[in-house]
Amino acid sequence: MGIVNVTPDSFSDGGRWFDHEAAVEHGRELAVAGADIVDVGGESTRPGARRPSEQEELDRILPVVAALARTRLRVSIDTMRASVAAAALDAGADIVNDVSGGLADPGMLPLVASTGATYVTMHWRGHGDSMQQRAVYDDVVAEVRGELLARVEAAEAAGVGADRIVIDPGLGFAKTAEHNWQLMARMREFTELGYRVLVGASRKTFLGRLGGAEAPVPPARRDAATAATSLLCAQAGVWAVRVHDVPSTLAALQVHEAVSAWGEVSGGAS
Ligand code: PMM
Repeated sequence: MGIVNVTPDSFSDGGRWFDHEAAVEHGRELAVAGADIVDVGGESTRPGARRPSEQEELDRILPVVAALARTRLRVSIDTMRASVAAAALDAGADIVNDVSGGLADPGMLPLVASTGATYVTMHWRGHGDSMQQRAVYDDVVAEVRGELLARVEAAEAAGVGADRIVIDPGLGFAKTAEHNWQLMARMREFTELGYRVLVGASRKTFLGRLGGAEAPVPPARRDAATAATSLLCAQAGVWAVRVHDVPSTLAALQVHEAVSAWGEVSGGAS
């Protein structure tokens, strides 16, 4: 899944694709590079980011979704608002990527249930302004799993079929770097739940501080680390990874595919 952020302030590529034509062109490039899905978003979820109004969000994403869907690309809409999801689905999107798992807008689950859309429900504890104060866990994997399963139950109760649900542990959302690494290490505990799993590690801050780096490496130089997480995700049975740079992740996934043809990768010393 390639990322098209149509926002002036997203943390890693903020402003670059804010212009509609540039965003559409970028989406096409991601697809040519090998993305199966392009994820279009008009709201930055960066801690402390100002939320756009509903109209602002619609103005940002609709022309981009419509233009990309017209070229027969599989388009996902990254939004917490039911009204934005509905408009994007009408314009040709067929996946709703809701980072709040239905918690931000009570209209979201009924809306998704009334359509045939695939629904990504991500682990989320609150909007950007309060997110990092909520990064408190005894066992991050068990708690994220439990809270995600509660959102899955809510989606199913609203009428969204299990086969349409994708779960996402929400790396970086109310999580410290240590929490993100624990979730990566125990990703199988999510894939074994039986739902498709999506992971968004791309260019996040925890990848900028590898090797004890004092100053974080800038986001655009985190693609090799991102590709390494993509490989780990593939090994854990993850369905899709949401990334900014498609070629590096594609290469990592091709390594996984080539090795997998010869059996499961074995751990430990030989
Ligand atoms: N991360 C961001 C935005 N949307 N959606 C899903 N499903 N999972 C994520 O981890 C996720 C997301 C924030 O990253 P960005 O600002 O680079 O888009």
